[in-house]
Order: sequence, then C-alpha cells, then structure tokens
Amino acid sequence: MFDKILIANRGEIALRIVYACKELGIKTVAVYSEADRNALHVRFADEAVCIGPPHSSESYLNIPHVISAAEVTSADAIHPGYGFLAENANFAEVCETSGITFIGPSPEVIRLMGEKDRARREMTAAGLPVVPGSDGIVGTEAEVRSAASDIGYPLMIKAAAGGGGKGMRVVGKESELLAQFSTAQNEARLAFGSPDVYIEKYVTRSRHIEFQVLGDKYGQVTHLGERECSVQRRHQKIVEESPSPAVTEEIRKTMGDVVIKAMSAIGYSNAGTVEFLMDEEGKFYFIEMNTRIQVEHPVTEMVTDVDLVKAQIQIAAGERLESIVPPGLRQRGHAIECRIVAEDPETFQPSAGRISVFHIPGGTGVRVDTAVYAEAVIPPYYDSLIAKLITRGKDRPEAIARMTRALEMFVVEGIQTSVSTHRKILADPDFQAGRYDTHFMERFRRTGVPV
Ligand code: MV4
Repeated sequence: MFDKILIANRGEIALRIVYACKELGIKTVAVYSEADRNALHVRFADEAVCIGPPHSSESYLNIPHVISAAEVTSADAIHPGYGFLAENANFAEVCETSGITFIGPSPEVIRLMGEKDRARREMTAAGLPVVPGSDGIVGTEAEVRSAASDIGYPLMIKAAAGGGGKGMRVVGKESELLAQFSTAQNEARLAFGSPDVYIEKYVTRSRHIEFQVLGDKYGQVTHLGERECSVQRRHQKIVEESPSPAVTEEIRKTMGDVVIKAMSAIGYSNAGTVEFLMDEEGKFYFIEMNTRIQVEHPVTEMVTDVDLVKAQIQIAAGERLESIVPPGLRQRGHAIECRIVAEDPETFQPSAGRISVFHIPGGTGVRVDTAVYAEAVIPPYYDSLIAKLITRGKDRPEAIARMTRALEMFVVEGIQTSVSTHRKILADPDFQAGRYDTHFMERFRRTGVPV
C-alpha cells in the first residue's frame, strides 16, 4: 500500500480524497494555487505545496509543478480526481516515467477513450451498440455530406477530442450542415487543439444512463449499477440518481453484461464510467467513456456501500477486486444528488465572493460533500461547484422527500446559489414521476425557470 499520496486537485474532490486516505492510513500531500491558500484540503492534508498563481494553467494544470511537488515530498502516488489532469494521458505517462503511480487507468486506455471516434470503434468491436454515426472522423465537406445522407437528420456533430458535451452541435436539416460543420471544427480546434469531428444520429427523447465500472490489475472487471444523468443544462449535470427510474432489472442485466464484456476486452483497470443514451423502447447506445472518478460518484456509493475513492487507491496499489467489492453485490435503496453551484439562479452567471452563512442539512440519509465553509471566499478562477447534496432512501419517494427537506434547510448567504432551482426540479411532477429525458431542462424553461 502507498505511504503518501499527492492529491492533484482542489475543492470538494480533493477533500474527498483526503477522507479516503485517512481511512487507509495513507499520508496526504495537498497542492494549491495562491487563491486556495485557505482551502480545507490544504488544512487537512499532512503536507501542502503551493504550485503557482491562481490560473489553472500555472497551477493545477501545470504538469512540471505537480510532478515537482510529488518529488520534493516523496509522494509515491498521485490521485488526479476529476477535471484538470484526470484524463490527461501525457500526465499519466509522466507520472509513470517519474516512478510515481498514477491512480487511474493506463495511459493507453486514457488516450483511447479520450479520442471519442476511436472509442466508438473499439466499443463497437467489443460488442457495445453505438449510436449510428460516421465511421471515424469526417474531415471534408464531401465526407460530412456523404455521412450525413447515410445517417439522416437531426444529427449531432461532436469533437473527437471533446467529451461531456463540449463542442457538440445539433443539425436539424441539410441546409444547416456545412455551416455547422465548419463552426464545430473551429470550436473543436480552439477548445481541444484538434478540429477533428465525427457525426452521430441525434437520439431525440433519450435518457442519459451511465454505468460505474471498476477493474483491477489482474483482468477482473465489475459494474456497480447505473446512474441517470438526464437532468442537464448546457451539458452541465444538475441532478443525478441511482437506480434510474427507466432502467428495469432486465435492461440493467443486459447493459451490465455487455459493459463487463467490453471492459474486459480492453483490459480496463481502476474506476470508469460508460455513458449511454437509452431511447423510449429501452434500446441503448454507447456514446462515450470517462476514465476517472466522476463528480456524481457518491450516488453509487450510497446504494452500494462501496467507497469508490478507496477502491481506486486499493486497485492502484495492486489489490484484487474480490477483496474490494463483495461478490454478488446488490444495489439497495435509492440515491439522488443535487450539484449546488455558486451562480445566479435567474441568469446562471457565476457568483463568486465571500460566504457569510453556510448551514448544511443533516439527518438520516443525508450527505454533503463540500470544501466550503462560512467566511470562505469562492474564487472566480475555477468551476462553480460549492457542494454536492446527496440523499438516500429505501425507495425513490423517500430519497425525494429527504432531498426536498434537505434543500429547504440548506442555507448559503453572501453569494447566489442553485438551491432554489433544485427545489423547483424536485417539486416538478414529471421529475417526481420519473417521467423525464434529456430535454427536461428545456421544458423547464417554459414553466418559468429560465435555462
Ligand atoms: C447525444 C444526445 C443525443 N444524441 N448524442 C453527450 C454528453 C452529454 N453531456 C450530452 N450528450 C448527449 N449526446 C446523440 N447522438 C443527447 C445528449 C444529452 C443531452 C443533449 C442535450 C441536452 C441535454 C442532454 C442531456 C443528456 C444527454
């Protein structure tokens, strides 16, 4: 087992990794930018190294600074969390060549899944159904016309080096194709350094279902059920839940079996999430895979009782899956997560500043993952997540009831937050009935909540 882990991240996930390390008896090194000098992950880690100015490119994204911090503190492993360098194959390689264990999959698998068109091809070969789409990148107008005429409309243009919705464009009809194609290429070049795009049929009225997988270093793979993440706004997840109200035991068995087969085929190790779209007939299609721990991992933890961050560390240290996840594990109960973000609920503009009052709810089945506290200053440099509120109940109604009361008692003053938006979503009759899909937030616009 590792002696000391450097946490290459900040905010709630950095603190979450400190929790797991403390329980495993592993020393921790925090890295922080000048803007995070008073952050909780700095306070509770055993050591802390300032790695640069506030801007991520000079701190949390700066590979030489992060590696140097690991070397001067003699850390034997690095946990990247999510975002920043978590899915950067070059960073994973630099860790390995520096003799530091990267807590995550191999650089090759990170690279494979980061190239979304290659991932589609590999997953097709491994037996996963994928959304009908182009065979690889479409580079010229002739290629995109030809692929579009095979696929039909509406279709989506997606950046091959993108993911999570960034750089995606929906094309409703042929007359829009070429303009949207060049716009998507330019956006992809600017955002990801590569103009490569591919196209897929737009699966309308679908649900976003993702499977949590764990693989060890000996070829063993398992899944820990699914999470539904259809409630998104501009590709930012807002509410996630497990199990999905739309996934029957039969569908779960079918999806779970093909996920395990595909993950075994590529020799996946550590934690990962396989993302699908599921249509109204219950047919599902692979869209992309994330090779990291996800923001919404607590939803799975609450219904399986598996500590996913501990599992990542134990797997990276060479432990076998059977000693981490009890065989025949069953999901129990229902969990929902609300991402509380520092933004104006009317305009959705970020709302940085000092928090004057911060009262988090508690009680049976309520969990809050946060690194924020009263008097904390929310810096403007990073993402606006200030807390994840998760509730668990014996069934979905109880999880909803607990979330509703927890949101009533979540008090944040000094900045604007999305708590009021969450209260409206949880009170929505369609949400309460589990009758929603990826267009839920658009419909929300018509009921007076701007999206
Ligand atoms: C799609 C899709 C429909 N058809 N791809 C992928 C990343 C995620 N953030 C959004 N993704 C989607 N990919 C095809 N071919 C629908 C989504 C989607 C979505 C799209 C627009 C608005 C909200 C959404 C919520 C979940 C999934």
